[in-house]
Amino acid sequence: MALSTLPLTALCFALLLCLIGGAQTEVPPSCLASAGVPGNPGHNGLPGRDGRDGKDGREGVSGPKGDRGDPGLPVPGPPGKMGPAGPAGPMGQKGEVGMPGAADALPKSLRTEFQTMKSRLSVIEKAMGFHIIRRVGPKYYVTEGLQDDFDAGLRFCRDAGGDLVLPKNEEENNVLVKMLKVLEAPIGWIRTTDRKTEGIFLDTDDSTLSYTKWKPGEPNDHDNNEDCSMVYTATGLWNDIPCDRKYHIVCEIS
Ligand SMILES: [Ca+2]
Ligand SMILES: [Ca+2]
Repeated sequence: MALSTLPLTALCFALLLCLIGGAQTEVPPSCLASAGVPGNPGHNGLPGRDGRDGKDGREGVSGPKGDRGDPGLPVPGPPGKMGPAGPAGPMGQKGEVGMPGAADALPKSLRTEFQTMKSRLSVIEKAMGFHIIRRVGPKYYVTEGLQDDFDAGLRFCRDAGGDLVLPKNEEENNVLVKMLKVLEAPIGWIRTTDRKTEGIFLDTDDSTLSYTKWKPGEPNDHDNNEDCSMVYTATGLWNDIPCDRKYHIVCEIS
């Protein structure tokens, strides 16, 4: 504050006190009765605080349309789902004839012999799986000395690659009887039944029998319960008998 303004300020302060005091009671005698010379204007005050934000203005007018952009680089998307199968294409040309196999390379006569030996070897290999083996003509009669019912005998022999024995001539019947003697078995099964037609004994493939050796008076279907067949070791004669009996099983492999 400049020193020149101090007296004037003090004067104004005294005048203000007189005015305040006069408003309450009366003007004290020390106050001046008349207004003095106006003082110099005061300095500007400090700037006030910022006011509140004004309301949003109205939306402006749209600008002009911009230029078209450059085309982007092509990026392949993920593969789509598999479509339905298309129609079958035309058949291709027939291929060339392949190289002949080992057997086909042989002359026809040797080829036939080769096949015969091959099938014989197969029969021998099956027969070799048994403990007791007898050759009869082109067949092998084989046994393990087991006893069971007729159907179990069928299954056992077929599982071994053969069939339950059924002699087709006197020689085969004799060989069967000799094998049963070795086993000390009084009776053995033979592969013929009349299950399909009572009284008519057939092979299990329903073919008719080319050889039979029935005991006189047999088959008799005793008690209406004899549909399977066996051979007596002592005589070599045949008899019909219930299928659930348990007799020795001899198989044939051919
Ligand atoms: Ca019968
Ligand atoms: Ca009988």
